[in-house]
Amino acid sequence: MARTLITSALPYINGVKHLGNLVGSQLPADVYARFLRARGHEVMFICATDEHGTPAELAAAKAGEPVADYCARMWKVQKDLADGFRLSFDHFGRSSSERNHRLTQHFAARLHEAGLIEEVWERQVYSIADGRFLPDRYIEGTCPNCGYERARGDQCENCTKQLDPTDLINPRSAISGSTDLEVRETKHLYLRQSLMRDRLREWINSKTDWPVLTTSIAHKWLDDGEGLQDRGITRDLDWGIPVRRGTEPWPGMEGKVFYVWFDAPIEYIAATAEWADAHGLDDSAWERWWRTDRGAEDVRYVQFMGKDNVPFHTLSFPATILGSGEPWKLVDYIKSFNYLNYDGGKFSTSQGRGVFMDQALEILPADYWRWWLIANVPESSDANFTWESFQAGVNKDLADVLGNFVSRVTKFCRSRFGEAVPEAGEYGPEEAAVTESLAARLAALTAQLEAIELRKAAAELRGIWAEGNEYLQRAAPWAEFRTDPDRAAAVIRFALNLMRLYGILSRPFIPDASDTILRALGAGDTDWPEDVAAELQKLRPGHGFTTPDLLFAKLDDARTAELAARFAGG
Ligand code: B3M
Ligand code: ZN
Repeated sequence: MARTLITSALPYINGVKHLGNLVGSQLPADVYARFLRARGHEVMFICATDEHGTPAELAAAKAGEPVADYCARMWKVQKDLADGFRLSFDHFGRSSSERNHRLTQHFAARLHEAGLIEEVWERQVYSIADGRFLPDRYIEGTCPNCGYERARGDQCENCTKQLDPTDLINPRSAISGSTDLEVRETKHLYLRQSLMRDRLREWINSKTDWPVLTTSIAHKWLDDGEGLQDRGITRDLDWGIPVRRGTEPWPGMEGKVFYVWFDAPIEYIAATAEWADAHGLDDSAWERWWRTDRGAEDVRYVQFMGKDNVPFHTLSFPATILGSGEPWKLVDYIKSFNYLNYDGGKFSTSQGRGVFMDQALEILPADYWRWWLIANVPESSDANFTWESFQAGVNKDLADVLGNFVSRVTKFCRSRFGEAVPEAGEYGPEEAAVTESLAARLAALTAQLEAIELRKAAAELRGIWAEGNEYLQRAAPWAEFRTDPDRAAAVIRFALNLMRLYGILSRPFIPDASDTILRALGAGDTDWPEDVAAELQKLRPGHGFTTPDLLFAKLDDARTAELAARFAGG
């Protein structure tokens, strides 16, 4: 059995995420995980909250909560929303877990033993007003590379360049806004990434199947030499994983913690260990996913993330893994995404601009959002959410095509033949032609999903739904019934089997509607189909079903305009 390990970039603990965050890694990863499970893969699908660094501490301070309490509370908020969107993680962990503490400290010890850690006195920005150092996102200023005025101390989200706080122009404290800053000396541990350049280049060059977006960013930072400077992996912060060398103290590093980006990717592994712990399993249960000397040699590891996370996943995290000298699994494929814009601009919590995950589920069930987001996923370029586009996706694809098909077939059958698959009549040339066409479409859908080309996969699925509607329109069983009821019976039997096929193929995208369809049909197995002709015979004459309620309600213009106004922001 093929085994696939899937991780989605860990959402920062602070705040409820918006639709752009959702479609930028977790949702596409879920579609892929569901597809592979239906194909019979053994899948381990991992995500977690990213709980250290600036986002956690600044948000907790703003909430007036101790940071540990804030993280515990927000983990539950994010977990509940993941459940609401049917994100089928095998485990949704926490980077503040004991497992991640131990593993991060273990990797640090291994890197030290390999001579890849250097203790460096550095000049850090200290805020007199805040009485603390200002690493990473504790400081903001103008990016020296592109002039973006809200660049953060560790990375500029505008040009994705990795920065050091002292690089910023016109710096100011992100905590208090104070510009009463001075540079002070402080000692930190540096990961000597520069010593790994050749090994990393060799590894990245071996990835000939990676998407262009991923390799172009990796090479930019690798060849540019920028991404592989020796970089600090510790910080003068209270909240985080204490700097220890394995289980031993690290002399001179008392009171310091590991940099969030050092420990966060390690949480991919630690969350798998948390999964084993939660299921009362021993270490072999998670090591068989991550240690190539303990059963992971045949695992395919696929990562999902936004493009701004690619540098850390192609350089610093692999440097940690390779530098440890231990046989940990390296990623096999990185699927990275561009950005989803909201009505031509950015989502903004502070300006109330754009739809956030909690608000989305208050407005409509998960499937409505899942469908539009995947059908418009920002793969090769940025995508743009507009209410008009969303309304069209809901009303046309979901309501008029899929929903209408299910409703017409089941209601007509109930009215003429009862709620059981009709027995009379035989499939004819019409059904053979549709079967042949769907076989080609299924092959295309399967190929697009295997290639993780999700926008194309959604288009193929939409075409498969539409083919059923066009068939029904041509065969017109409601008219046929008057002159040739047996023919009408055969058409409905074929259409009910089409409905079952739609339930199975739609599951990775719109799992709730899929469940409703398959439950109504009493269809048990939902393995990904191979042979369409065989599938379209699975519901045998006499097989009972129930007529499902309306699958998807349409969005009318008034409601759409109201929602557009509500989320316009500003
Ligand atoms: N939390 C960045 C982000 O949320 C970071 C990802 C970590 S993945 C190990 O965009
Ligand atoms: Zn910049």
